[in-house]
Amino acid sequence: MVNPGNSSSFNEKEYPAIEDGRILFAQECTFLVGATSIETMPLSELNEVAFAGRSNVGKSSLINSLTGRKTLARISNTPGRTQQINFFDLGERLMLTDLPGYGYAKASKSLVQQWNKLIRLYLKGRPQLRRVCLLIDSRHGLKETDKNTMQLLDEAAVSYQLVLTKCDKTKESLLLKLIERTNINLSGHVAAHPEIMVTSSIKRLGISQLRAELAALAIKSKVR
Ligand SMILES: Nc1nc2c(ncn2[C@@H]2O[C@H](COP(=O)(O)OP(=O)(O)O)[C@@H](O)[C@H]2O)c(=O)[nH]1
Ligand SMILES: [Mg+2]
Repeated sequence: MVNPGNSSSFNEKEYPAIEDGRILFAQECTFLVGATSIETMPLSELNEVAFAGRSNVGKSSLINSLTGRKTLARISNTPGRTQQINFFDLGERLMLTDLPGYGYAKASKSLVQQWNKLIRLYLKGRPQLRRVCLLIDSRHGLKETDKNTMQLLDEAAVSYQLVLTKCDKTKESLLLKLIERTNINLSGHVAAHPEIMVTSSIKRLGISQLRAELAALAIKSKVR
């Protein structure tokens, strides 16, 4: 079950989906805009994949690992500041969005409300949104705030997939237990993708698998 897919353990060229993912994420990835309202979100024909999770879950690190850039997603790393959704164009084939982190201890009620409002607007206003990757720290598992986000995604009927992060920090036996527990939680969620991804940005585990998953959602060639 735990198949972090250490990329060195197989020949990537033999797996077309893995190769598709590699090629897609080797394309240029360009920061477009940080949107704070529906009006400032870019008009686009591209399919879209969003990354969400608690603050500090490893979201910036994962986006940087996927795209092979060290500093691409750093722009979004301002907990407590103005909440914005950052849009990145990946090779004119897929839009990636970095949602503001949630769940940090000192968040005020108004900040939580602001998060909910922006995310609801986004979920409602982006018919091209194909998937939300919901990142969960493998050391902590699902928290109450994650469950709230899952409910929000269920209500919006947006397909989402759980991605466990920092799996280099969690023993395999604990990881298996976490996956088992999380699967039980997932069963009640209509919009959840059944497969839980196992990743580590630091050890680069599961990165090529996640790239392959997301490449299946991209358009096959550039828009222009
Ligand atoms: N051990 C380990 N630490 C990680 C990993 N990914 C991120 N981190 C650490 O977790 C902290 C938060 O990461 P960051 O990507 O900024 O999280 P964000 O707030 O969700 O964007 C940083 O100290 C990272 O170095 C990982 O795969 N393994
Ligand atoms: Mg960040």
